[in-house]
Amino acid sequence: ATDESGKPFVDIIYEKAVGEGIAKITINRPDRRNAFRPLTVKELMRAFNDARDDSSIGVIILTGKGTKAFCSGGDQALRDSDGYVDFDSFGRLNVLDLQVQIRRLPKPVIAMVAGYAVGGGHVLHMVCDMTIAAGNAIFGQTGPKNPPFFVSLSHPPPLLQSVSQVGSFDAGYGSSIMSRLVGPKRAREMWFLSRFYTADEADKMGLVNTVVPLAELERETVKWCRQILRNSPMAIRVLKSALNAADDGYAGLQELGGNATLIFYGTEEAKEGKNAYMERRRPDFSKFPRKP
Ligand code: 2NE
Repeated sequence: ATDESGKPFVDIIYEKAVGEGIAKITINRPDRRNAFRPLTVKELMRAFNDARDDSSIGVIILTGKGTKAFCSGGDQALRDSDGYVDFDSFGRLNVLDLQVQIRRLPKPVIAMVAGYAVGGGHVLHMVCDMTIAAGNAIFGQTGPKNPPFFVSLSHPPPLLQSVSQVGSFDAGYGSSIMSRLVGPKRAREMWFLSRFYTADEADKMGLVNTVVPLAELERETVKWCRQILRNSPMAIRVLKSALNAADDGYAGLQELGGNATLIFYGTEEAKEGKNAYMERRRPDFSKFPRKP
């Protein structure tokens, strides 16, 4: 897969269903449970940017390669004192920019989750507009988790045994959006206890939109995408910005306000203003109604 300039992707797979209006972006590091490094995030941002600018695309699916993980967060092997480091001499937390990009992207982004969505990978699914989960999906934050608590149990649940103590947190969208999604008490539970939750538990908490058998995951996700694609693109664009506006503060209002300007530019009233300027005359707005 390549980006718009023909540069090949290394850490992701970027596909478009021609004629369907669907783009699919897959984190392709299955050996690391699709943990992201700075390069992964840079490539994700390039792909999302391309999908945003491609007017044939109406919905974007974000997923992880394989069935074991959607994404396990930042690659801990590359973590340094100032963020994650791969090919630069300094660390970065560029996944935070990716989260903002997904929130502001004026097209729905659907997380298609099989296996683990944990740590920064859990935050990634939360910032997507919707989440379709497979029955084997596991959700949770790992940052504050201390493994001895679990390994001291006489019969520790198998999926908790391998969790390492990473010493991290996401006090941005990872906290605020979570609180909005599952409520303040549950959000505290998710972070303070750092438990993992099954797909069905996540469904009950309002963390995902639906749970389907693993074998049905892609089919069901495409079904949801097609249903969205049948609907008005501008209505969906405005609604996405409206649904995010309060939580995203001034940036959210800017996105919503930008949509108002975009729509206004298409009106005769706005065109009269522009034409008058170009024709060096006073605009005549008298013919436009002041609606109640
Ligand atoms: C995801 C989980 C629960 C999977 O467990 P399991 O048993 O299915 O797989 P295993 O054996 O743990 O992992 C397979 C391989 O992937 C690597 C492992 O080290 C292992 O490597 P090998 O032994 O085969 O060489 N791997 C998995 N996740 C990785 C990661 N995040 N970084 C580097 N290597 C990883 C289990 O693997 C797990 O708990 N993973 C760690 C989850 C985690 O704590 N993520 C970081 C949270 S912090 C974060 O993402 C973040 C943030 O908080 C703020 C800003 C930005 C990022």
